[in-house]
Amino acid sequence: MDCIRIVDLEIYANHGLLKEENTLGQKFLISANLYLDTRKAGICDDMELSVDYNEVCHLIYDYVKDNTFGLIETVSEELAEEILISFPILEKVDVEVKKPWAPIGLPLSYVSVDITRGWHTAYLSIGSNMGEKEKNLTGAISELSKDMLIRVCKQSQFITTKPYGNEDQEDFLNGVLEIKTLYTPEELLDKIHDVERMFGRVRDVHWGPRTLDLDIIMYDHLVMKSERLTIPHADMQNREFVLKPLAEISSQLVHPVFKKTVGQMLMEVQA
Ligand code: PH2
Ligand code: MG
Ligand code: MG
Repeated sequence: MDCIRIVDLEIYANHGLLKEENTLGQKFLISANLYLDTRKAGICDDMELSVDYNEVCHLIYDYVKDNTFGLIETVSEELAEEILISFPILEKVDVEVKKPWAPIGLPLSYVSVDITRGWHTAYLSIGSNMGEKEKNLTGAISELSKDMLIRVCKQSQFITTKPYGNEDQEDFLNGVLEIKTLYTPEELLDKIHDVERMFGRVRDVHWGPRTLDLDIIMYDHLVMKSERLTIPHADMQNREFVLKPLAEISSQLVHPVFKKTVGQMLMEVQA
């Protein structure tokens, strides 16, 4: 991918675990690779279509100078997040934080932490079959949007669906969202559980009625299974209430295990 590089921006700042490092300060060198598509900016010679490296340098300078962290891991983590949130055109960033004067008492050029962070595309299904269903769904979407680490990019229509599985309950209102997020899958799961709790969801009856259910359907093209989380969602291929709204916003999306598009999977479940 195209890249704008900032190399060894020199900043005198106060990060470190030792008291002396926090009070006396020392030299830090910050490098950042900013990943974006520069094609349009390059053709049109237009700053609005790219990212102004002058602005990014000043953001880095102010952020590193105005904060104090113990670990250079934290300096790089926070800085990467700050850059990605402040410049929405960026897809990914590498941040390296070098500490050339690290108080180690041995000769070395520097110690550094070098990380890569970026926006991930995830699909969430959203459903409610208790209380004010539409209010629950729109409320949850607005709650997700408030989080700086989540951008809601696409939203399907809400559709009324018959309960799947345990059929002896009210109809559902269902939809699907496409989001960009800086959260890892596990962190995203914690986030959606927080939002479910906010809307009064209590985890009692398995497949029972719920004020709000948020599920991770896909996360990039990731395939994973842990105790808490299976991605892609283990039963998505059998659920019309997921596939129909998902096909509305992304029918060409390919399931990374079955290698079928959402459009195909929807046809099969409707057959
Ligand atoms: N969610 C379930 C079980 N069954 N049926 C419909 N129609 N919509 C749902 O969201 C739904 C369901 C478990 O999460
Ligand atoms: Mg569910
Ligand atoms: Mg769920």
